[in-house]
Amino acid sequence: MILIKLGGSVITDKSQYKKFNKEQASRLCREIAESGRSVMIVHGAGSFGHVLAKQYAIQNGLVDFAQVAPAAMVHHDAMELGLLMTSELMAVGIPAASVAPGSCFVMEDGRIIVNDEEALRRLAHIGIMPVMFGDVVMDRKQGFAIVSGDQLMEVMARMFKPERIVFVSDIDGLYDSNPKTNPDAKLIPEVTPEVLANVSSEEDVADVTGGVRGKMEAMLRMCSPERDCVLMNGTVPGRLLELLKGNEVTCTVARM
Ligand code: IP8
Repeated sequence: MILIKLGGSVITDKSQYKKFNKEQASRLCREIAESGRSVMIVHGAGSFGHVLAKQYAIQNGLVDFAQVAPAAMVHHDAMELGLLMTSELMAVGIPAASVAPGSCFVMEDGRIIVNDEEALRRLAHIGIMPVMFGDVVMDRKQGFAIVSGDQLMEVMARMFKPERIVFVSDIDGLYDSNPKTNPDAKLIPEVTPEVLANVSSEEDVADVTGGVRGKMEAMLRMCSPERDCVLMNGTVPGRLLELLKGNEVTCTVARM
């Protein structure tokens, strides 16, 4: 099985509140179906999560009553994106169920506590892909917290032991500086903890969960000699399909 995170930057327009990129989401789902590979998907929240979360500092936990209604709204919006994504998957013949992370997990100081795996395992067992997404969940210490799709990837990887892990983003991989602002930025084909320590970090427009650096750190935690962990660009048509077919594509591979 290949575990894929479809980043919020590819399935939504991150600069516009709740703007679904239906065309791109649907093409990526078609590429996944066409590959014929066994796949499990986690997705980011993009502008369905980050815009309001940032505005009301939801990532800091509950510190002010004025955050309560926006926190509920972020969860509502993330669920809406979850349904849009499972509609796209079902349209290409992949039975899928959107599962809100807060229905199986709680958090403690921003760390996920997995207290119920059964529904996820049973869905996967009968051939319905459980699709988790970045969302607001309850936190034992902070009231609520944000769980990112990247953190959920680590949980799903531990639970389902994929042979390969793929992060689909809107950049070709990790660069030595921000390719959106620096035309001389160079792609790093292979990243190790030492390489990452020397990469400059400039965060994204509206990202409350750590951007590319956070993703790379998660990737380094998940890779092993037996398991590839890859960051690639899903905005290039056909690239995900090629990667899933086992062909070489432009990307960054994480290695310990
Ligand atoms: O898009 C963030 O998840 P991500 C979730 O995977 C929210 O970073 C609600 C902002």
